[in-house]
Amino acid sequence: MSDSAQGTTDAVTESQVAQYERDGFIVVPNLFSEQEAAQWKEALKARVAELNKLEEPSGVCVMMPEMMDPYTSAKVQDAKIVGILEQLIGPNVEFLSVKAVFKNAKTSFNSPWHHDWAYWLGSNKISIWIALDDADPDNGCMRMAPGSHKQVADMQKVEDRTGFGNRISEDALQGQTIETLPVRRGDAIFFHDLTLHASCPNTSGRDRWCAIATYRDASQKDSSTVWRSSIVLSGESVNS
Ligand SMILES: O=C(O)CCC(=O)C(=O)O
Repeated sequence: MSDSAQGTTDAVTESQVAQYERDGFIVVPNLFSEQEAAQWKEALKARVAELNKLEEPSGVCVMMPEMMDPYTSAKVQDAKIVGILEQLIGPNVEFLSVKAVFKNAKTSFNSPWHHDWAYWLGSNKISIWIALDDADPDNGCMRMAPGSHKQVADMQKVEDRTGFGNRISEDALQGQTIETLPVRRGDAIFFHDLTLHASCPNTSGRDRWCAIATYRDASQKDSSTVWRSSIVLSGESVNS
C-alpha cells in the first residue's frame, strides 16, 4: 500500500484485493484524512438540512448525482476511490448515488442485518461506507458477515420506522462469523452488495455520521431501475 502526501491511501494491496474477493468487504484505513472527513460531515449535514431530511426518522438521506453538494460530489469522484475501485471491480467504474446515514441521540437504533442487492437487484454493485465520525460498538459501528456475498441470502420485508424494509433474521446468521468494525473518521469499508451487514445501536448519545457511496462495474449490463443518472468515472458504460 502506498501513502500520498496527505497521509491518505491511494491503492490497496494484492492481499486486500484477495480479501475483498474472499470476504466481500475490506477496511481501508485513512482513505481520507480526519480533516477531510470533518469537512465532509459539515457539507453533507448542510445539504441534508437543505433537503429537510435532518429530522428524518430513518436517519437516511439518499442523494442521486444531481442532488449532491459540491464537496460530496468531489469526494465520491476522488481519484483515490476510483483507483481502488479499478483494483476491485475493473477498469470501468460508474458512480450511482450516495447516502448520508446518521445515528445520534434521537436516531439511535441499529441498522438490521441485510444485504443491499435486495433494494436494487440487477448487476452487483460495490459500496463504500466512509466514516465521518469515529465509530465504535457504542455509537453504531458496522458489522459484517465475511463470505456471505457468495450466495443470495433470503430477505423478509418488514415495515417499521427504521426505513430498512429488507432484513434477514438474527437466527439466519446462526453459525456465521461476524466481524465488528470500529473505525476512525476518514476510514472506509468497501463492500459487495450481497455481503450481509448491520450496525450496532448508538447507545452513546454521540453522533455517528457516514457517507455510503455506491458504484457499479460499468461494463456489465444492469437491469436495475433505481438510477436514472450516473457518472462514469473511468472507462465506458454500457448503461448510459
Ligand atoms: O450505517 C449504518 O448504520 C448502516 C447502513 C446500511 O447498512 C445501509 O445503508 O445499507
